Amino acid sequence: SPDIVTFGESMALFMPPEHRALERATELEQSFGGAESNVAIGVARLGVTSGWFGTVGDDPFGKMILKALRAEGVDVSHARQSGEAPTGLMFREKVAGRVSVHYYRKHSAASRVTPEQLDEAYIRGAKILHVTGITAALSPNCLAAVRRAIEIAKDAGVKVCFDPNLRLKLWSIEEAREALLPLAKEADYFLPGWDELKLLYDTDDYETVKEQLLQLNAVTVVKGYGDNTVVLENGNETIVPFYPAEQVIDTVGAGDGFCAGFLAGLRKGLSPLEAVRLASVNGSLVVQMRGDWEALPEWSAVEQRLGSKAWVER
Ligand code: KDG
Repeated sequence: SPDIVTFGESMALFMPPEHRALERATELEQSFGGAESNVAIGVARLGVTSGWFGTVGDDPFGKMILKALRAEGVDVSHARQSGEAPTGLMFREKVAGRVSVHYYRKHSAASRVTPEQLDEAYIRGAKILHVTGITAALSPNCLAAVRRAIEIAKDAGVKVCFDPNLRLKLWSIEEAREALLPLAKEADYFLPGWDELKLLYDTDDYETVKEQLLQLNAVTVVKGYGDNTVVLENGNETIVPFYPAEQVIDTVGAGDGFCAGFLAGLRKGLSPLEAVRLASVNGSLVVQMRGDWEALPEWSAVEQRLGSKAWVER
């Protein structure tokens, strides 16, 4: 198995030209997205092996996604193509500076994944299993698959990384809390954003949230607490400033880029704190280009920045 394995839904993504609303667009650019496959691509670009599995439809979009992932060096040998349901679709527009997403993914091929379809040996053979709250939100059977994958991983001593990736277009905050908080308890690495934590724990008070987080067994990496990342590890709190982005074009995918950097860093033998620095550089490069994963950097570009002065100049 690859070092990092992950699964979820990847969808075809359509975007009008910059500054055009979908309602008035006459042409759309076609790409694809999906938090978990974004992470898998990011990890592979940094030179660490990754695998993504999930189901796509037996249609042109499913083919496009698998082909692109293969081209990026992501192992898709355990991904499935099924004629039972179509590949999910997602449309995204940026109007007056605000990004909005329109999903067409209900009953998609990916939402039909079941725990029985998991290949246990593939998960057992990995070093880290990465799962997200998006997969958990897709359907009751997908949530069961996430739980089962975690169980298989833990049983085999495979580390579990969990990004809550709260998407309130997919479920209510109450449903999300009920499903996601128990998953966080199972994780070895928990990567929430501060905005997500406020919603999940229903408070704006950092100390209250921190108290909850310190009860988890995970190394917790809180993204976006101001311009910082807060790392909670064995009761210690460390603040790591974000690596400054030169320009911000599109923040979608920044969290996935951060996660990819963190996971690849761990596999490169970095401590969680050092991996967070790498993650921050990785995330800062993603926001400088349109698209979810297109701007994910290769190792050489990150390595150069890790040694740069930008850290100390802030
Ligand atoms: O993290 C970026 C994702 O939001 C995007 O690629 C699409 O997975 C996606 C989702 O469900 O929103």
